[in-house]
Amino acid sequence: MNSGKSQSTNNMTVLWIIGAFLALIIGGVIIAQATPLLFPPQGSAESLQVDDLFKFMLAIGGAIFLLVQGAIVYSVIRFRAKPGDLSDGANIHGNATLELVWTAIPAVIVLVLTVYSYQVWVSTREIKPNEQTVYGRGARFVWSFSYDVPASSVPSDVEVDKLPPNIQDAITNDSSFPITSRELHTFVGQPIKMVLDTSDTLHAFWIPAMRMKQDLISGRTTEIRFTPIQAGEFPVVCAELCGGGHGDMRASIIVHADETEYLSWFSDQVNLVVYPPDDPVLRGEQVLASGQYPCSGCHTLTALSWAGITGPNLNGIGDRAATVRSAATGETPEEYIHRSLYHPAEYLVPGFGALMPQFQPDAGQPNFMPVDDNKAIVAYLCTQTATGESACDLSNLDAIIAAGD
Ligand code: HEC
Ligand SMILES: [Cu+2]
Repeated sequence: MNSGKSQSTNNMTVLWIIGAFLALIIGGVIIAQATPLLFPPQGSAESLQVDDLFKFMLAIGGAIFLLVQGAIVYSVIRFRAKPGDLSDGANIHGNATLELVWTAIPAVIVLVLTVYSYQVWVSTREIKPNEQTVYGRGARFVWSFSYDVPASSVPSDVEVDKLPPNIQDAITNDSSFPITSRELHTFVGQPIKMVLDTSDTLHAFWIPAMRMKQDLISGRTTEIRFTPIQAGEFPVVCAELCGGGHGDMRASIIVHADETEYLSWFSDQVNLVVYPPDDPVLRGEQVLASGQYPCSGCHTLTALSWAGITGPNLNGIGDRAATVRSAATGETPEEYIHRSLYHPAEYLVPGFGALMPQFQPDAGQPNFMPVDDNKAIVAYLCTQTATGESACDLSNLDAIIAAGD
């Protein structure tokens, strides 16, 4: 007599469970579809794979979120104590079926995720044919990128004996030499292999639009690969707290629309290097602007759009070198700036610590800066004066360099 009624109650319960289950799945899918609207653009082939994996995890996470929150809300309403009911609830413990189910389901989910993530990881690290190697270097608090230039791409009318020694060597041996830029340039469809290193502490190279992030570790190189699929300019960010200027440690990746556009940028850069200006001031400006040295991460210099704040502001450094710094050190302005690069800790600008890297004149030493670059940088910084006239007598510089260490 009673069985008809309990049969229909059972049916209702089953319907409820199926309904709730469907609602959870639909809710999870909606969360997985809606959240990526907040993501950065999908700039690389890998970003599609990474996002698919992420959406899959979001769908599972979303369904679990709704299940847990739904159960809480349901219980708060359904099992609310009646007014005046001060009795304890039923003492429930041990339900082998339930425990099996809630262990087995997550185990399966985690296993599926492991296999799926591993596949994505392996596939995004796959070596591509015709990939281009770009070297990325992190230094407090700036990124720089260098590219190998085959000696064969140097125009034949270049005056080889005027070039820096490493380029002359490359031409003699038909090998390659590097050029450097402050932005990472590439083009749509070109697979890139980035080889990353740091000149000081830990940094992390992160291009959100490419869904790529990799730590930079002192004393070794690390690698990532990606293939841009969308032209445009996207941010490059340091994602590892590396010191006071960490928040400013940003750059851009510029993805040119095609190879022709990229090569026109590239040959402009090669020309800047293989036709160096005779004027040391211009050469100094070019060396500093190329991002070959990490100065912009620590110094402000409006003429080159540097905005670092770890070291003294270099606007007007020519005037200061000739006045207060000369008075404090007894050096001529050209000698002071020259020694600021090779012996930064010898005289510390008041209010600043010994944070500047010591640049060194010999190849193979850390922070290598050839003497020619040092001279060009000194020539340029000496012109950072109120009038724009050089504050220095550069004809002394060779004697200073010969006499000093
Ligand atoms: C990691 C941060 C850092 C980097 C990178 C760095 N500097 Fe410095 N620099 C400093 C600090 C800090 C000082 C002040 C302490 C001192 O005098 O050594 C300084 C001082 C100087 C001074 C003296 C300024 C004055 O007012 O007298 C000059 C010139 C200078 N740096 C030029 C450069 C150039 C050029 C580069 C790149 C080739 C560079 N620095 C790279 C941090 C840095
Ligand atoms: Cu950093």
